[in-house]
Amino acid sequence: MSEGVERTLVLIKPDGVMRGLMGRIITRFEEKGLKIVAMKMMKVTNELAEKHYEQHKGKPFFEGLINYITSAPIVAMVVEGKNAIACVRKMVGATNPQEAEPGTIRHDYAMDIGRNLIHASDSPETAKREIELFFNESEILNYERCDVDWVYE
Ligand code: D4T
Repeated sequence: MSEGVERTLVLIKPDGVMRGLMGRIITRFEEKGLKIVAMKMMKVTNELAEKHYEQHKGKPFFEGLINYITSAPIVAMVVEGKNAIACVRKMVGATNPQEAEPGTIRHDYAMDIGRNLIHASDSPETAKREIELFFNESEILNYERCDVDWVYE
């Protein structure tokens, strides 16, 4: 990957799938100029959910969080681009949709912190760990978008 280019893990959570918002959410990343280099629909197992959210173990919302993320299919994606980790977090908005800024995905489509639609990695270390949890290296594709010279100077 060239300088400044990062990869981040994005999950469209069960509410996004159940509410028919997959396409609209994916479109936002495509239209921004970010590149989706891996994507699959899957059901998150309890084991994977507990690994993914291990830093929240013991917190009062942990059980609800595990029940929520395992309750229906999700879409897992690896999104690549310049400064992708911070860029995607900005597009996603604050954890609580009631506090998220207009124009962010959580503000525009969600109401409740326990149904906040989407996950995105919050640091390079987290992104690496989370991508490895959800994808094998062989599932991550190398290709160039044909508009790359119109997205980047
Ligand atoms: P995720 O990890 O889902 O992208 O959310 P964030 O990175 O924005 O926020 P987080 O890790 O602090 O929280 C993970 C997950 O737990 C839910 N949650 C969180 C909750 O239900 N009640 C709470 O009080 C908090 C802090 C929402 C997101």
